[in-house]
Amino acid sequence: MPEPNNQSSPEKRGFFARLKEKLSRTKESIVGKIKKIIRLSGKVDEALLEQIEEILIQGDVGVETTTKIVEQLRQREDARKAENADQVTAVLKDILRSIVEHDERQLKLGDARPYVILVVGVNGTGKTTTIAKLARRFRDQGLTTMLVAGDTFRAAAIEQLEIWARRTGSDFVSQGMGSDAGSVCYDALQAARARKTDVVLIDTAGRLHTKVNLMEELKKVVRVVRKVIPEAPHETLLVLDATTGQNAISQTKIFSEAVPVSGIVMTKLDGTAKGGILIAIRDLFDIPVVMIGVGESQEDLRDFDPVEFVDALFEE
Ligand SMILES: Nc1nc2c(ncn2[C@@H]2O[C@H](COP(=O)(O)OP(=O)(O)O)[C@@H](O)[C@H]2O)c(=O)[nH]1
Ligand SMILES: [Mg+2]
Repeated sequence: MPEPNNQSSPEKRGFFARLKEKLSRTKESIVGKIKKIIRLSGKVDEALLEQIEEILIQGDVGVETTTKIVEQLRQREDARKAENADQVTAVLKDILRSIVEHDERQLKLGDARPYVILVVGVNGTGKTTTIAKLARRFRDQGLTTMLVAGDTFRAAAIEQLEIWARRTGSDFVSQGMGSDAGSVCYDALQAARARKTDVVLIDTAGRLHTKVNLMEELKKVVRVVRKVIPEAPHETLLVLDATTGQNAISQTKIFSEAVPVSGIVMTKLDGTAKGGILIAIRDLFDIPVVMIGVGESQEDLRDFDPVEFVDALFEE
C-alpha cells in the first residue's frame, strides 16, 4: 500500500493528527463502529451489510448515499472475496473515498480584482466567522480586503462583522440595520473598484423563518453585484453546519436553487458525531466542499482534502 499523503512532512503530520482528533466523534460513530462489527463478522454477508447500513444512516450519511455504499459493498468482487476484517475495511474505505474525492477543488483567487466572494447560509452556521478567517488568510497573503455587511437584519451581526474588519485590517462597508442588502453591496463594490481592493467578502442574512423572502433577497444581491461587476460574484460559498446533520441537504438544495453556489464550507466538524453529512453532501451535489471548519480558531478553517479526510476517519 502506498504511504498516505499525510505522512509527507512534519507540518502535514501535525495537521493530520489534529484533524484526526477533531473528527474523532464522527470517526467513532461511523468507522469505529463499522470496524468493530467487521472484526466480528470477518466477511461480507447480508447480516453485516444490514448492520453497516444502520450505522451509516445513524451517522448522518443519509439514506440515498448509504444505499449506494452498501450496494457497492454487496457488488464489488474484492468485497466478496475479502478474507479478513482488514480487507473488508479497505474496500469500504475505497468506496467512501471514491464518493468524497470526485471533482474536488480548493478556494483559489482568480485574477479578477476586486475578487468578489459572496457568503450565504442559515444563521449560526458560521458565515461571519468564515469571512473573518478568510479575510485573515488573504491579509496574510498581502492582499487588501473589504467586508460587506449584507446581513442587515440584526444589529449584532453588523457589529460582529465590523469588529472582524478591524481585527483583520479590512475595509468595512455597512448602511446600518434594516437597510437594503442590495444597496449595501452596490455601494461596497463601487468603493472596492475605486480603491482597487483585492478581495471583497460579502456577509448575508440567514434567517430561516422567512425563507422565501430570504431567497429573493439573495437573488437580488447577486443581481446588484452583477450590475457593478458582470462576472461577479466570482465565488459563492454556502456555509453548512455539520451539527445540523440531514438539514444540510435541504439547505444545499434551497440555496443552490436561488444563487450560483460554487463551493461549500462545512463548519463545526469538531465535536460532532454527524460528520457523515459531508459524505452525503459530496455524493448528492456537484458542488465541491472547498473548506472545512474544525474549530473556532484561525487554523481551524482548512482547505478540504478528501483523501486526508477519509484517512483521518480510518486511521487508528
Ligand atoms: N466549534 C466550531 N464552532 C464554529 C465553527 N465555525 C463557526 N463556529 C461558531 O459558530 C457560531 C456562529 O458563527 P457565526 O459566524 O456567527 O454564524 P453566522 O450566523 O452564519 O454568521 C460562533 O460562535 C462561531 O464561533 C467551527 O468550525 N467549529
Ligand atoms: Mg453572521
